Amino acid sequence: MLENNSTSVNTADVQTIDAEHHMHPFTNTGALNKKGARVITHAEGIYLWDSEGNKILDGMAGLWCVNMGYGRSELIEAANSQMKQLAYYNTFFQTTHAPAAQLAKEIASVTPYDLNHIFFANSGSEAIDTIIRMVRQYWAIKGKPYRNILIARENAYHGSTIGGTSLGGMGGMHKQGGPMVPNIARIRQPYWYGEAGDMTEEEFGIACAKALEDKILEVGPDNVAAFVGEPIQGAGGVIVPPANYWTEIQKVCDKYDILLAADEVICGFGRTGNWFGCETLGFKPDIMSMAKGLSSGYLPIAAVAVGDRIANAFIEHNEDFNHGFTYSGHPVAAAVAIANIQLMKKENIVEYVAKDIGPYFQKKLREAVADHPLVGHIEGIGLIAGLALVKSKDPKELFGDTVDIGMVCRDHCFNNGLIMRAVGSRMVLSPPLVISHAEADELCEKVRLCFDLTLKSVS
Ligand code: PXG
Repeated sequence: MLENNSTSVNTADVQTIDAEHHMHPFTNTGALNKKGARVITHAEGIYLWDSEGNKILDGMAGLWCVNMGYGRSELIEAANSQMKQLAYYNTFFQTTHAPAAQLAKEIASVTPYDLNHIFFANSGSEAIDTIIRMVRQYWAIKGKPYRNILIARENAYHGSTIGGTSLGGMGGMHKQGGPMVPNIARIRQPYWYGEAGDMTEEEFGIACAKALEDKILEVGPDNVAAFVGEPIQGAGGVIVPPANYWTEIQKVCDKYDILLAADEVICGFGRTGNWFGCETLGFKPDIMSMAKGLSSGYLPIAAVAVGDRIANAFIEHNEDFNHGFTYSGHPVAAAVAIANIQLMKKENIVEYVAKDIGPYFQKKLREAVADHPLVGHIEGIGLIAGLALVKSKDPKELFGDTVDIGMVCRDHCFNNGLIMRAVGSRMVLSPPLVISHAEADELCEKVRLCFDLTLKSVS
């Protein structure tokens, strides 16, 4: 058996069995098998170590999730003691347990508005599938089953189950494993730097909301169940919408009585300086998904927070909602999530992001690379940021298909002890929320170094 908890792991051994038996997500398996995957062995705080002994600053908090950092004893202990007490029981068939009930209460203590009714799932994708089914069933309960179209956006990421894939706007995903779920419509994304032409941010915000209204009128207002969006698109490259965007979107939804769903899988749990992204971006969803930061990624758990309007319809309607998962509200995952939220409260981490490290990081990042020849635009808030890499800033010219600038940059990051994700020609950052000032300085210095190396590679 291989040891997997120390740097003594033999890289080649792990790579060999990995290539023989492990199919990776979002990966060209044949190519990876020839090259060999990077083997991560352990982690502490905001740092990872690989099997070659390299220390790596995790600028992505795993996959946008390890918000409270690695190695937190409070979370480890919560899992350990809950496993001893009750490792599993389900929440179907008129049954509950303390961790599920308490976590629902704990989540409701941090959700805004009336989003106080919690449905559990195990991944963001499952939470999104839950939203799709729940909003459609809501309208069925209301006697309007024909109101079943969901409207989402180009370049949105809502997971990779068939529901999440269909709702999301990722072309590369739609090409595979179809046909997609029907009755999903799509509108443009609010990507001002990339797609607004000569419009000001404000004009563009209005144009994007107009695109929603046009789509609603095209498919028929009485056929639309909900509009779904990430407050800030994450996997799409960290696209921060114009300041007026969500207010305008909300107005359109209200006008046609369309439910508004926030996908908070990345923005939730403090990343933008509030508990949820909808608070930072200024809108009031009827329902929202969360995952990742809910447990800081320590165990898989997700949830949908449901507002009174939808929840009361289900509560008053005397029929089962035929939906759920074996592990909905899993006691061990729930215990970890409770400990995580309590730790976040104890350490005032959301306030730290809002008033201290978030502004600090955004300022330092701009100081480090705003003047860099490769950087066309920086957007971000709190501890999430996206940087557009360009061939020329003014006039704006992108790198064409001849050079995959994001991959060149990502490889330099890998080789220089930094995890930074590339989304096409955009580089994105989403470090653990517990990152210190000194660590944020180090992160920004590394970003500068890697951008310099990237520029050298393509000059
Ligand atoms: N919604 C949003 C907004 C997400 O970011 C999901 C739903 C799906 O969550 P699960 O837990 O089913 O993966 C996500 C997930 C990337 C990347 O490369 C992003 C995600 C997942 C995997 C990779 O940026 N986000």
